[in-house]
Amino acid sequence: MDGIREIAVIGLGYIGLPTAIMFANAGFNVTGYEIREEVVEKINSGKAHIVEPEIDELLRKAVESGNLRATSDPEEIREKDAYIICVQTPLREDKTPDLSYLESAVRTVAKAMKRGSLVVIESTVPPLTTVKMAKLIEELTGFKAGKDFYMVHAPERVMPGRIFKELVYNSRIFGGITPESAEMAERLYRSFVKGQTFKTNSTVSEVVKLMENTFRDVNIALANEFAFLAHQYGIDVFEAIELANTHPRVRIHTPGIGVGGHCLPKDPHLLLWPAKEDFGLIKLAREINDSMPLFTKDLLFSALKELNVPPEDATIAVLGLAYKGDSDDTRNSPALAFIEEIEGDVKAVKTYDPFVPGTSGSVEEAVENADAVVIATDHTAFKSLDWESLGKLMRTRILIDGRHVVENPPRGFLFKGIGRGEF
Ligand code: SAJ
Repeated sequence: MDGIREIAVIGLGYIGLPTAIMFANAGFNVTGYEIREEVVEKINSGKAHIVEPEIDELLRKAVESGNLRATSDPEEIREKDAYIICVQTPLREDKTPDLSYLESAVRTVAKAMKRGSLVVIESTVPPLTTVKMAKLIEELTGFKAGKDFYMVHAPERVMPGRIFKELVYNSRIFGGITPESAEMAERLYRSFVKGQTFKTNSTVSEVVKLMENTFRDVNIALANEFAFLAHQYGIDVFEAIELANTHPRVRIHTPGIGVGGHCLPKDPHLLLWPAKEDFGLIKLAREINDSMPLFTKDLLFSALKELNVPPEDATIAVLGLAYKGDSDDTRNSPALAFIEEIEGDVKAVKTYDPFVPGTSGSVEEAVENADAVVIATDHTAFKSLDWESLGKLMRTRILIDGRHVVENPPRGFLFKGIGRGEF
């Protein structure tokens, strides 16, 4: 395809490793470049360093076929036909984008690439970044963008827990610095993408990606505000949402303890960053979603007060540390933000998460002698707990549901859930 045979994937994280695996199993010779040497070693032994359905067998297949090898040596990614950049673009404390990982990846590629190479940025970036990175490559190589090398922004759109299915069946957008660049990338990804593919320019594709996550974040904030109102009216917001979503044009999202992960808490800021003025809604939505861990603390403390348990004497068991169900990912997790909120005001915090190392050995161990259990992550395992037996281990039976995991509040507990009934 366009003479592309040799591909280097820069950054072997939640997006880079699955993408490298897909290209390798599609028959390309893939070199995964990763600065974390322990990750390189693990991958070359056919083992994944992240939890994701199907990843172990697909990785083993790619490594055993000889089509995938990981390295930390930049010499081993010299003169590749294509470079796929999948590095993180986190926020700094002041909510401005930290593009240092991206820039360092682009510098590594510029040193290694050859005339005719295709460079693809999959990372989520502020608008106008791909054009800036193309200029950086021109400065570093003397090559002309769109003539001596091709460049595209091809945002990843996959949901953790469904990555391999969505890599194949999701539609993909290729934003080229030139139309030819977009065509070349589209042909390359069609080696495994069965979903629809679209071509545009790099700034449009950058904004599209940020709009998608901002759309979700704003809708979650609206759902959280509905939850606040539900407490005021003493109704169950989830019953109301279910009924409202029967309307053909209504799709209300799910209120909860907060919005975590590497994308939704960050991308609205990336979208707003280069803009000359701030229009308010997007920022307010961020503030509402960031306030949910504190709201959950207030719900817990109102329950402790109702049962006359002074917070400073209370032991709290938090179930779930991951930012979402059945994942090991704790990046920007609202559960961690919640623990930070209560830590200084209660006697002790115990945690349990079946996917995250370093927590209690079991739910029973976590709730033993606790005064309250707070469900902070919607792991499937938490949907069928035996509250009667767990209640017998607790000092005080308070249950706070931050993720609408408990359909029917268990007898003998003081139960409070976000958006459910009186505050
Ligand atoms: N959440 C709610 N209520 C909801 C939906 C989610 O509180 O109704 C919370 C989740 O619990 C979690 C956070 O929001 O803490 C984000 O979870 P998520 O499932 O919405 O999304 P991510 O971060 O796992 O993946 C998103 C996806 N974007 C969209 O669906 C628009 C995915 O497709 C993107 O590829 C991914 O961000 C990314 O990498 O950008």
